[in-house]
Amino acid sequence: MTKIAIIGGQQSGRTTLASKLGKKGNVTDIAIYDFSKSGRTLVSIDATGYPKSIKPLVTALNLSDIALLCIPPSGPDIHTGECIVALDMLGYRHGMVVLTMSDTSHHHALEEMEGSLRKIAAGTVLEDWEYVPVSTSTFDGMEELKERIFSMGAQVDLENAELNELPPRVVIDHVFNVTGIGCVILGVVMQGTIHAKDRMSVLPVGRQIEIRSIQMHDVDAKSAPAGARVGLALKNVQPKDVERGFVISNIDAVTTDFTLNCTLSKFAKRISVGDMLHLFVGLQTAPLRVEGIMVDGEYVDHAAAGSSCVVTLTGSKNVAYSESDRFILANLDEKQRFVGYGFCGSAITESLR
Ligand SMILES: Nc1nc2c(ncn2[C@@H]2O[C@H](COP(=O)(O)OP(=O)(O)O)[C@@H](O)[C@H]2O)c(=O)[nH]1
Ligand SMILES: [Mg+2]
Repeated sequence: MTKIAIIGGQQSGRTTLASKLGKKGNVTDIAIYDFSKSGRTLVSIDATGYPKSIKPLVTALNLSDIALLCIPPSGPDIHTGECIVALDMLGYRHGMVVLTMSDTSHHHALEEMEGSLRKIAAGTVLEDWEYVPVSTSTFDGMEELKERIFSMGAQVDLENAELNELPPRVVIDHVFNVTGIGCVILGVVMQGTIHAKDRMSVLPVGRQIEIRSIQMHDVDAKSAPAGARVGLALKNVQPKDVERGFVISNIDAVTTDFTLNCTLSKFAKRISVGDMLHLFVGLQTAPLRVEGIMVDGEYVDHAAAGSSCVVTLTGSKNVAYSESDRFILANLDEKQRFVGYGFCGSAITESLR
């Protein structure tokens, strides 16, 4: 199962491309397209609510393994730049740059654009990504794009298989009631393997549930491995108790406050004590206040763009997380909204000593 996020600025051809890669399914601030043929399954997520909000962008990227960054013939804009920062902050490993609407552009112009984009992407996770010109009007490049997606998908499947033995975690992206069945969630197995009849917790609410049944692409399954997009019927919980971003897990902790070992983006403004930031972890988000910043073991008022620091944040919303999670910080008042990323865990305790 290959899961891709289709991202980019406004009018970059995202929605048209997504519509050519599968059948439209669930639509909220993301739109999900499904394709399944001769054992190949593709889930494409169009972050429709972006650039208005960054949440759908983070959601689409977290639910996928491969990003397609769409760039129209008019070239990159501020949101292309923001998407690159987002991919970099997330440490996103797999993706390609899709030069859309290639039928309205010349070969020479496409080459020139690739050259200037490579300069922008230097030093980011996109550094070695491939550039694929595509037209959804003439279908030029479409077969090649699909082949590249599926060969990248095969690599991702191998990587996901290595996560099968970890304690299971499922991130929830949709929840609804099905008459006669009850609470059904859609989500992705981020690690581990889940089985029907498994007893787990829904967090951060702390509800003990049982997985009644599992479906993958509308087909019943007894278990689902890491990387699978699943539909789960849950026993002992109502849809009203569950929200997008909640996690089904037995290992997650829940808190409202964090101390993070952060790396700030060089494409953001500095952060200061007292700033209100938005924290993203998986599909969850929470507003938090910067209470303290420490650089090289000293408490300071602010930390410069591009620097490393330990940041203490307080909030009032419960967030479920695990030790290995990558936290993303954003300032919604800025033009380029992604501020930095960080981890909590043993590294913090060390630096606070
Ligand atoms: N000529 C041409 N037009 C395209 C192509 N892809 C998208 N468009 C047009 O470009 C506009 C923006 O596309 P859309 O998919 O809505 O972009 P989005 O805002 O990124 O979702 C629409 O009018 C599309 O019909 C293409 O490959 N060739
Ligand atoms: Mg669109």
